[in-house]
Amino acid sequence: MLKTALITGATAGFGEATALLLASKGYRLIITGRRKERLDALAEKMRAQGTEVYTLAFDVRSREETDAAVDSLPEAWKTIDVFINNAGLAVGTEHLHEAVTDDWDRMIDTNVKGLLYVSRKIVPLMVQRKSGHIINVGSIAGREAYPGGSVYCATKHAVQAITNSLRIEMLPHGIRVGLISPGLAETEFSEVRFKGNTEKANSVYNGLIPLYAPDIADTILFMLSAPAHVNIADVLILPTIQASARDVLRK
Ligand code: NDP
Ligand code: 8X3
Repeated sequence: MLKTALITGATAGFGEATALLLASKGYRLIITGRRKERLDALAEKMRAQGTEVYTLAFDVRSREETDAAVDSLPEAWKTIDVFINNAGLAVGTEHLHEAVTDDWDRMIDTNVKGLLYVSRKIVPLMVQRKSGHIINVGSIAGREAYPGGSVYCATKHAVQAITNSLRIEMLPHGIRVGLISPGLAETEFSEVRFKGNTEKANSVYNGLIPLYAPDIADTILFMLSAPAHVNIADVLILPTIQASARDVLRK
């Protein structure tokens, strides 16, 4: 039987690249995100290559929307083998004393509460079957703090803590839990962080070679491809020009 993977935040960046890669490896996919037209376009592309796809358009910040979306899955799609908890964002780079407090709500509600809401619905399905592999997407910001990132860093530190607790909780159920923590990667991330200011977003990647979404997809596939007795629990992945959250070699 084909393996089923559910990926949150599949309308762009890491999630989209991972969906395409897993589809090419024979998975069937449940892809999620808020932008329905993007989900439909991605689904059409994958279906054209013979992949079975189910789309769920919902906002992870809403517990009601999340519950309803997962509940709406036909029984045949509830046998989820792989769960990639990827949806997330950074908003703003202001220092705490000058920050927009709505930005904090967006980050905490998406990266922490949203990740938890989706997990609360998907993990029981895996526990029931005593089978599954969960990969949470953290960040180097979950290991280090940097100025202008207090709340984003806090949310990604939370993702790391949630992942570590979940790994212990899933031990008796035979479910693998891993964390991937990327550094600087060129996706729509900076466009979102700078609220559509493309010039500022592009400047993040000027004069350097960042990670790209397929690099993260390849690494997630590597984690998923480990033999059943191996859990690749914690991966920090950086572009070669980056040594820490703040040490970046720029031309
Ligand atoms: P993108 O902006 O390219 O993609 C983010 C994805 O998250 C989109 O599919 C978006 O879908 C989804 N998303 C955001 N908010 C919500 C929401 N409220 N409900 C449902 N889906 C949502 O960024 P990346 O691919 O770079 O980011 C993916 C993850 O990787 C995030 O958790 C990010 O924090 C993390 N990360 C990114 C790094 C980078 O430098 N790019 C480095 C380290 C970690 P939609 O808008 O359609 O809802
Ligand atoms: C995204 C990478 O360095 O902007 O998580 O925090 S960084």
